Amino acid sequence: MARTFRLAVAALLVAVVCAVDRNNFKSCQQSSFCRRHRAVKPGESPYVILENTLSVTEEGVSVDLLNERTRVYFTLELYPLKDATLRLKINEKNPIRQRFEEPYALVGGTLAEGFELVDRSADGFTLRFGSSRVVVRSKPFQAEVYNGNDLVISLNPRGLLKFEHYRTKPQGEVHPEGEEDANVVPPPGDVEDDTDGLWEESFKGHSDSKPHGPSSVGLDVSFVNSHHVYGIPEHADSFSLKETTSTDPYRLYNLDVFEYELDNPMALYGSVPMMISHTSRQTSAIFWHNAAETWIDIKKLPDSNVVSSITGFFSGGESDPPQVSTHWFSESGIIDLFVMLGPRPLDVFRQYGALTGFNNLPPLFSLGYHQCRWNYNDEEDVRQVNENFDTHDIPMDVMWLDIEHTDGKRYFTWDQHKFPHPLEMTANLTARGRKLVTIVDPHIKRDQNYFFYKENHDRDLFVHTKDGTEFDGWCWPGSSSYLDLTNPEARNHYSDTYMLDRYKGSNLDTFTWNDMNEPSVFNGPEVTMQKDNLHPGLSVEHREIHNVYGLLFHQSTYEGHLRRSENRLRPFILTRSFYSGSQRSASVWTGDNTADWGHLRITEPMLLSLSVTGITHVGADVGGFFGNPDTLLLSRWYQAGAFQPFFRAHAHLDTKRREPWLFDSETLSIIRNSIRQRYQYLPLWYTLFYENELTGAPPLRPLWVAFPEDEGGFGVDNEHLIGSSLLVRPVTEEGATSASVYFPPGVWYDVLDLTLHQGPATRTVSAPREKIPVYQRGGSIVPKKERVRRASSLMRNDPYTLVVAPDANGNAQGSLYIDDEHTFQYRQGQFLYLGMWFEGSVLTVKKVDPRGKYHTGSWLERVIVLGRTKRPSKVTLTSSAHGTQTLESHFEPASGGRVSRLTIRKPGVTMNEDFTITIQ
Ligand code: NBV
Repeated sequence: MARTFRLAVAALLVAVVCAVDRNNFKSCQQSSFCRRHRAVKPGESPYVILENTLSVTEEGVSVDLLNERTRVYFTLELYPLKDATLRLKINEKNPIRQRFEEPYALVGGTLAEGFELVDRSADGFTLRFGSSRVVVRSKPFQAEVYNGNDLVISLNPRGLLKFEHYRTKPQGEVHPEGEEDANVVPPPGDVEDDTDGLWEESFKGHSDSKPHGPSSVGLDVSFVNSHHVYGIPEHADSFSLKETTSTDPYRLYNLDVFEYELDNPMALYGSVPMMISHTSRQTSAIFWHNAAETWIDIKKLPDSNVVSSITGFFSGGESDPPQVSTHWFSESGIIDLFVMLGPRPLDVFRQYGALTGFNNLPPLFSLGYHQCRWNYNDEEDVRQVNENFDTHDIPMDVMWLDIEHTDGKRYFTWDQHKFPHPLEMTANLTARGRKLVTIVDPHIKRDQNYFFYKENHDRDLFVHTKDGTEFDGWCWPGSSSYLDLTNPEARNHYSDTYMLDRYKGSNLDTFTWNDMNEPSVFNGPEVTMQKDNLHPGLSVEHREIHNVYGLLFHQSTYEGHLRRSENRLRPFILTRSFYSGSQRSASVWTGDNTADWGHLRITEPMLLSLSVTGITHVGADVGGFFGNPDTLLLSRWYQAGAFQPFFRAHAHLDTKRREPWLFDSETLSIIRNSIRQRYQYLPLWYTLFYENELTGAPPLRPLWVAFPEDEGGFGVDNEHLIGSSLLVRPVTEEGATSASVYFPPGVWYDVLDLTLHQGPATRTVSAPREKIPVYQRGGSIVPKKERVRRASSLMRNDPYTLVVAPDANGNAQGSLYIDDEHTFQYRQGQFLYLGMWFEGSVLTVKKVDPRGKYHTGSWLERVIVLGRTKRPSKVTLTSSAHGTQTLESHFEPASGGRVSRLTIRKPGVTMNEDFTITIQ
């Protein structure tokens, strides 16, 4: 037995030394429902609205939809929601069994908007709500959603709607044609001629028994007047999504893909079926609320009326506007689609946040630097690494322990030889202001002597096979069972295991990393669980909830962290797998990347895609997980990571050790400086994460969020903005000492050499090895803490520096958020939220939220004003506690391409007071 297992592990390791094996993962051709949806012909939609069945309730309208080919009836429901959002649902009217509706992602979406039903006729009807309306056409069914007079999104314009109703399995052979009863066999036209895989499908020796037969749903959605769509993470691809006319569709199916490839639409660890279109006039989005396997085709249609004859678009129209046509199809469930009409990027983030929730303000330490590797070997190793950060004067907030810290991959336990004193080890970290993260995966070793296995087994809380026995899958611990997270009892019991008396050796400074939660099953189809496995909790097949399994796991971890501190402390959880709504409880990293330049480059588009779809505390393994980065790559990666939201170095077990001090002094100094820069900007990051919780606006942003009308920025994905004040262009080209930077409109100040750049323009800037190009936007005020210490918690009462970068009119503004950095007390008013304005040479700083009552020990150490033309004659501070007093200042005039810098020294005012500083 042990020998068999060792051989199996060896086989796996052999399998995992080369790049992604595409054969392990399905192509569209190998997925029968994907083939069937791709085969639907445009312009021949059989679905018609039966207008005389229309009924109106307070929330919306409902009407019958008939597939004229199959004579199967469906119900179409339309719900106008607050804030320019529309929900559309299509379900079977009389299904032979209930269809699954995903219950975990939404936290809102129920706030109805008043509406008016107008223009009702046999041809259709119109619902007006707010300043929006949806025009529904009867034959064939189409819906066009308008913002004011602008047609923004149309549904089913190409007629690709296809809803496979449940039917009883026919006895004998399946004939696509010739039977009467629509519930027995697929009627003509419903599945075309492709009947392979309707009732059973095999892939690489794994058979999916499909007891309920074909059940997929699909629809096309067009973004009118659009050229760019974004979102639907997770793919290692460009930010502006590509046409899929000559590739597979983008796939959303959470998978553990070994050594993933770049620039393709293959599925990765997580899924957010949310897509945003952005044009200079209009930002809009859709959320395809379905947790089953999903594929999305994208086709960009040019501005031409020839298109109509090909696609059925707006047939009869004089000329068709350009559009991005998208085609969504999922293996099961219902059609539940949210349309968000913006009209600006920040509106869409708020609208989507209202549906799936916002990222909770993370504890400050989690925005610091994280040091991870698979594995830190023992307590002595942890002690030395911890100390070395101090010896080398490099700040660090969190040390991480991977799977080897456990007793034989039994989570919630410790290897007694290597980690005999976990609490002492943790105390040694916290003494220096640091935290510990340990890994907890969802595969549970099938060992009757392992408490967590036994408890769950005895209470029947694991996933079952299709035959009703406990599912046995193969993962790190060998033979493993997987929690049935659809069962509230299983979630509850798992959450409780974080109580300090159950997770022995942990304390309130131990945080959690959830890995392998796609779920990864080494011997399962596509390295995951069989779709016909059963989740007794909800009595559903795994197929229905696959993409939400990872979310259920990390959400229960979050709940466990809340419980162990009686809801007092903010949890920190990192997850690999995710779904819409994951932002409510976890941070996400992009999984097992590789130490090469391409993987460094792809971090930008991948993190942008996550950020615009609500998942905002995101990062990639700094240095690359697989392989050994050379010093050039490693230091460029640290520079990029320092300006991305989640900043963690990580490495595979087989790689060489790569703590910063193991390299030459130049590399060490670049890494040190990058991390120190990160700590200086923590007040900016923290403020942005607070604003993220309030508004949904992501801290890491594409250029078009701040410059919605600047078309030059729509395709840019090698740069990002931090909030709206810093422009970052990581250098991701091997050996480069210069970089081509696109500057959006306005003025931009190089934060290091203070040179000025005027946008819109693309310029080649110098970027020697030690420099990452970062620019402060003219018009912004950025808060910093310039005294960097060994961990963020030690900087809590340190003073602030404000950097004022005026725009062409000499004005600037910004904000600053302050609280205790780790509890939920801010929700009881223990915070300060300050607005900062610089106008007419006067800096005004005052509370913008009067509910904030936090008392901070921090004060203002310095104000730097860039680009003033002359030395001031006098600078004065006015505040309630200080009255008016003169301040010392130092003026460095402009020279050699640098703008001038005025440093106002020691205003000394505490951040609790409102104040003004006047420059004369
Ligand atoms: O737990 C080991 C690794 C982990 O270090 C990595 O970050 C995860 O993405 N884990 C995957 C499992 C094995 C990877 C080959």
